[in-house]
Amino acid sequence: PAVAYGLDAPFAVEFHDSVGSTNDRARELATGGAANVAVIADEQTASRGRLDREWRSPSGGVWLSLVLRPDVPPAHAPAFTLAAAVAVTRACREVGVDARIKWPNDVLVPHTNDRGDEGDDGDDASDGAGDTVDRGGRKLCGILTEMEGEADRVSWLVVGIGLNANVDAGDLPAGADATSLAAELGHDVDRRILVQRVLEEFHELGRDLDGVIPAWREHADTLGRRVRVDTPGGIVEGDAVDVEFPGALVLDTGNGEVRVTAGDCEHLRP
Ligand code: BT5
Repeated sequence: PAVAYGLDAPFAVEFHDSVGSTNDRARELATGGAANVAVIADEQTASRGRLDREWRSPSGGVWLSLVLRPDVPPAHAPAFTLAAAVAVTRACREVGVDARIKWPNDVLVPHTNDRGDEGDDGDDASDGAGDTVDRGGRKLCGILTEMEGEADRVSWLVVGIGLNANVDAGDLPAGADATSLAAELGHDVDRRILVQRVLEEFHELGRDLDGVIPAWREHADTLGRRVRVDTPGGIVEGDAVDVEFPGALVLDTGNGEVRVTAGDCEHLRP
């Protein structure tokens, strides 16, 4: 059944040239009662990834955090992360970059033809021996969703989106297999249009979360691959066969199906 998620109001935008973390600013607004605000910065000086990992946010990126107060139980929060990944992927594909989603929260440009059915520029320096991390592709965007809620209802949700738009390759973390739209395209993109498209797509998906999973499947790079997921409960390896609402990855371990709801996912080569 279709559910109304309370995202009917348009986003008010708060822009900063430089801020510590748009997620921290969004949390401040959220605890003050705000809803449907998009906090955007050109540069962040104290941004973070999941598990307090460092997130590099030089000038030129799209550092964006959405304050939402959806009428959903806390368990549904992962669907908003998936919706953000779909929105970003669509906006990136529109400007001509072969963006795909890696479960749960990465948008990446897949490595050259490692599946035999897709190619990119053939210049895959990130496959080189100097890499310290193999993410299954070059990371274009990461998403950090944070929330506060009671047992049956979210009180606020902050969806933080870090999209390397017009970031020079040299400003991205070395050895992390990262890329930017500008690095992929060889020219800058219009960040106003990009942000507008991300917000429009996210708003559309957020109105009826039933559409999120089919849209996610369409852009997934993870499905059909052998993966290893580092979950809070230990490492699980298997074939990624599906994703289920609100965001669990279904793995066929060869010994039955396992559903994982959180963790770091590695795409293993065939
Ligand atoms: C994420 O964490 O991917 C979530 C990143 C969320 C950033 C946004 S920006 C707006 C908002 N404000 C914030 O303060 N945060 C959010 P995770 O999956 O843990 O990945 C972190 C890892 O990605 C790091 O350990 C690095 O290896 C790598 N990394 C760091 N900066 C990067 C960048 N700009 N591009 C690609 N990879 C990066």
